[in-house]
Amino acid sequence: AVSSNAQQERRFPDDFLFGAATASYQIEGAWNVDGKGESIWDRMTHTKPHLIKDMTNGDIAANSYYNYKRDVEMIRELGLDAYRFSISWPRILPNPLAPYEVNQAGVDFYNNYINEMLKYNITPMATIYHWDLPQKLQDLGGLLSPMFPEWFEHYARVVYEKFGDRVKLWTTFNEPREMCLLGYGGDEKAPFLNLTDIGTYYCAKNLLLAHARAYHAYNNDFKPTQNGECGIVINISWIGPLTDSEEDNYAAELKRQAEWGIYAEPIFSEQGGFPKEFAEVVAQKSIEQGYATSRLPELTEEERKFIQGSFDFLGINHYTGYLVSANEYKTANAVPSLLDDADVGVYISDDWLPSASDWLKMVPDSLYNLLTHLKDKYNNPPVYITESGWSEVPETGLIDDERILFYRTALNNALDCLEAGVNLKGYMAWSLMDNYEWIAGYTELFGLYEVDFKSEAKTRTPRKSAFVYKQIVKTRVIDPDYEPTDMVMTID
Ligand code: GBH
Repeated sequence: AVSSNAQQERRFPDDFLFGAATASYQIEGAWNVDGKGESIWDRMTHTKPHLIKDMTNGDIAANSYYNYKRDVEMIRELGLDAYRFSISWPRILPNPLAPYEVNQAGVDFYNNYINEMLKYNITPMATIYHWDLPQKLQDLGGLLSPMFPEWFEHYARVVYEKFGDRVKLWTTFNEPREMCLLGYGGDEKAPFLNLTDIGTYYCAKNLLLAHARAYHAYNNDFKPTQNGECGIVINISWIGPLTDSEEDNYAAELKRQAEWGIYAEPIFSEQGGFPKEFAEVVAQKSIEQGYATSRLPELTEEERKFIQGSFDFLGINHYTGYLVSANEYKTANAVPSLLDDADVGVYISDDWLPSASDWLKMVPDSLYNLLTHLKDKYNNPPVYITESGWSEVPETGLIDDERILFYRTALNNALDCLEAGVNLKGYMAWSLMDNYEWIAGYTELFGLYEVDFKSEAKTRTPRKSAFVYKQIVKTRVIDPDYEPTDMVMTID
């Protein structure tokens, strides 16, 4: 172990981008205000509230549509370099099939938001799509429609056009896995389609094509004048082998390919296309199951080339990890599905601290293991950690010592990565404030700031972790002994 003195000498470079992240549906509220159209999360939470743990929705959430100046003030209090936020598609294009019918009130909102950030030298990083699809496009098939890439490119062009003079860091999609596996192949995210056999894979193909269209649109038509960068955000857990055996190593690789490789490999690998071993397994199983072709659709040579290399950087949402075994810890997967295709066992150690979310454990070296793995795999692309964070139950309140431990652990990993030569350019905490945690409603909270959802004003109060994060950002050093002297927040 490194002594605390030696650790204190390890610094983040001055140009390392520290930030915090949020997403439109989770914070904005104002779901039907000023011409905004209906999204799939509006529809789903209104018509099927029982799917949400506490039967709540994002109709009001943290009400950031009205509180955005306070949100930017919080970023100033924390002394952050950047703010990652997402743009609501139905707020910009309530009639999404008429992409030139732009909702001016929606544009005004994001203009005000972005200008408020720039006023204080905060770098905006915009997510073009973070799960709030216009319901109208879902009615036409959503991400399963072959039209989807065209719809998405139209929308992306609108936001580049409106905001690209000021936004220089763009990401197309947030977390393909959550949309495709859990939304189309499962029933844990809108649109809850549960098309287990092919939903995930058809979604993945259309998403990759849509991403590539939006990337090339930016690269060809906006980058020359706007000079920004465009990437994608993929959620990647660290997945390691349970033992050093060849079988467990192969099982872990297969699971990595299934969980994130199907989205990352076509974009970031040298050769492009879906990951080889996994594609072979799905093809083989599909035939055995009586399908005419592989359930994982082919990419034509032209599509493969179009998608390959469509990035300026890789955004990674990283929270946790687990170990994989070829034979042990398996659970039955009765139906054709991604989980059955990568039919491996998953092991989670009792030593890993649990959070308020069942999927989130504190895995001490996961960020380091992951980023060094990706460095070698994809030739060291520029990487931003676009989300990283820890959930607590509401009762935890303001003294969130486990979250502090999580951030110190993750950021120590980040320093290890910098020393190992990983091209890591920034780190965004999830989340700036408590927000609507999808099907968990308001029962699992990730905020550096607590939000009093019962109050009219949706009052924000800094947690202890906010002071610790602020100190790290200010000094560029992780002091393991730092304790805030009081809980009074100021703008330095
Ligand atoms: C992110 O998802 C989201 O981008 C963000 O909106 C969200 O609020 C935040 O993180 C916290 O959850 O895979 O079947 O076990 C994090 C990704 C979401 C991955 C939940 C694991 C659990 C379902 N995680 N998911 S499953």
